[in-house]
Amino acid sequence: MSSDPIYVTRPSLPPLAEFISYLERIWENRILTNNGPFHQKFESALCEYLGVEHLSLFANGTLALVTALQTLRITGEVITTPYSFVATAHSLLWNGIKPVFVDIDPGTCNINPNAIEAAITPETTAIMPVHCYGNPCAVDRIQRIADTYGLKVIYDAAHAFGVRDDGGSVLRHGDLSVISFHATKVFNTFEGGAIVCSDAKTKQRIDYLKNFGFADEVTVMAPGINGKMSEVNAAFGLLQLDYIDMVLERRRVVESAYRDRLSGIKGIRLLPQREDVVGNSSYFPVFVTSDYRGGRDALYERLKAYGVHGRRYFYPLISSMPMYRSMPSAQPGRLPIAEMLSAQVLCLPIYPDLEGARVAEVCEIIEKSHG
Ligand code: T4K
Repeated sequence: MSSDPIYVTRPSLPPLAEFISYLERIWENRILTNNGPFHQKFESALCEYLGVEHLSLFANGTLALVTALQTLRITGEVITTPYSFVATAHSLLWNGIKPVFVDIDPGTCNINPNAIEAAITPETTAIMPVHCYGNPCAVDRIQRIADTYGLKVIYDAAHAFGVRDDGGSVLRHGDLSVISFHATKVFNTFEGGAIVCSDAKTKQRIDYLKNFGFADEVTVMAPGINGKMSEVNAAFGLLQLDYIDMVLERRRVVESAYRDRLSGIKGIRLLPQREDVVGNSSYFPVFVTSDYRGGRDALYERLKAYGVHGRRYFYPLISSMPMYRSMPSAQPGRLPIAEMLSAQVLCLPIYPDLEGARVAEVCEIIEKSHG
């Protein structure tokens, strides 16, 4: 077995030499930020690639989430999932909004639409679901509930770059969708993110809000923030787009190698794949049940001893963190599926250049640890 460590992910990078000419152009024109030429080009190239109408780039996904809530003037309570990266709920607290956690569906790890209605109060203004691991939420049911109760829907689509259902990009659903281009994501710009929306007026408001609220040199429309993506990140993103199809294809190969080898192991549950969805293989979660000797944490430690650094995304649950745990919706026992999955989950290494031999090593450790 190789002694090189294997991390849960490794960022995809284009050949360095190809990036130099992009940098030279920035050095020539000395436009470093504030909606420069690379920024504009990258926004249109992304819209085209993703098949969406409008998109506003951000410095990272978290600022995009915070701004998405400001865009729609969301207040009061927002129904969301406890099974996510902490930025989902933090974006609510940054806006003075109360998160209301509801349980998830064990087949997808996404918010359970059956649990949403019971959590609606007169203070509820929106739903913030997460397409966890890039698996699409029950978008039609969520939209029906939102329409019935007059709620907005903002998708945290941080994991869902390139994911399509039978109608096109999953990013078209809801009022707004937020993606992340962090180093650990399927598509990265070092740091970065975006809000996807469906009309030009909303994009205009987002663009004001991410630039301090400036509409022109002397007019400030709103207490905006500095959420802008720089020219270096935008230029890098533009180059990354040339490689994304290859990246996605290689990720699929890794995912299918894991599925072939791990699907029969007692005590290891995999998430089902939907036939009507083109996924992005962004994560490879396995759920270690009580049938597996020692359980999840023993396997996590054993893999680590072999230099395989899986991650327990998403453990602990957001609802158990100090700033959330006293909330009524966060009380232990109220989110039984999320609690169970959070105690079972282990995300195995997945990235485009992870060789088949290394995948086989990871699988072998999992097989051996069981017996
Ligand atoms: N919503 C959701 C659902 C999200 O998952 C996230 C981010 C957000 C919102 C917020 O979007 P951003 O504001 O981040 O754009 C990571 C990421 O920092 C975070 O972006 C991501 N979710 C979350 C799921 O994972 P950590 O603390 O696990 O990252 P870290 O630094 O431990 O990296 C994991 C492994 O990746 C390392 O062991 C090695 C490798 N790695 C990482 C980095 C940063 C590299 O090889 N190179 C690198 O540059 O949070």
